[in-house]
Amino acid sequence: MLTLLSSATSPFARKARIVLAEKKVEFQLVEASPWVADTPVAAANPLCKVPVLTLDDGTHLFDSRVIVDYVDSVSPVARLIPEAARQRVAVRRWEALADGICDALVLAVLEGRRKAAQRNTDWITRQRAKIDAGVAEMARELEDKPWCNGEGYTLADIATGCALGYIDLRYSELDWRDRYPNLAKLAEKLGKRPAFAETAPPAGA
Ligand SMILES: N[C@@H](CCC(=O)N[C@@H](CS)C(=O)NCC(=O)O)C(=O)O
Repeated sequence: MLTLLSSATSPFARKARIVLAEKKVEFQLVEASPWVADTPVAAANPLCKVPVLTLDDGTHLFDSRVIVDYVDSVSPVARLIPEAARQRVAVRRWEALADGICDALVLAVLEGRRKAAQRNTDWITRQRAKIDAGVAEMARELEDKPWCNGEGYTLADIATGCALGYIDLRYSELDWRDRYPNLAKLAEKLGKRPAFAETAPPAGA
């Protein structure tokens, strides 16, 4: 059976878990922090990051974009990445935007955890500017459409929902629901899907 090394707060791992669930692919979830000394993540991924999907033959797939690509292609159930080139690249662009917001958030959070004397507040401000601009771009592109791309639910919505959920966890001051009601509406709709509800990051983590 497939095994996913995951951490409950990682938006990248959440994206992979949601795609596995939506595609109805069975897998074993293994909770593993990449930050502890004896982490199993290091042996599976030389970059020591989650998520990692281990296949039946022992191959370790990383990062989350490779994992979702693989999972979407192995099962015909509910395609999440369109096949047509323009549509596919539009969905992957949404994913790059959402993942980029999460990357900036991770960097800002790690910097914020440093001792005050070592902390570079300009760096945090720089990362927050990327997050603010990224979310504004999401809202602008979503307009008043029901889904991020095309006529239905895709990886674009999943990646966007995971990024917004991670902002709630780590940067709630952004207040994106009030600023961008179209994103709030999308997030509310996504939150009703079992795959989203079951993978919501633990509050206060
Ligand atoms: N681009 C990677 C990012 C993964 C990532 O940054 N994961 C974080 C958790 S949210 C991690 O494992 N960090 C450990 C580290 O940087 O050492 C992906 O999409 O999978």
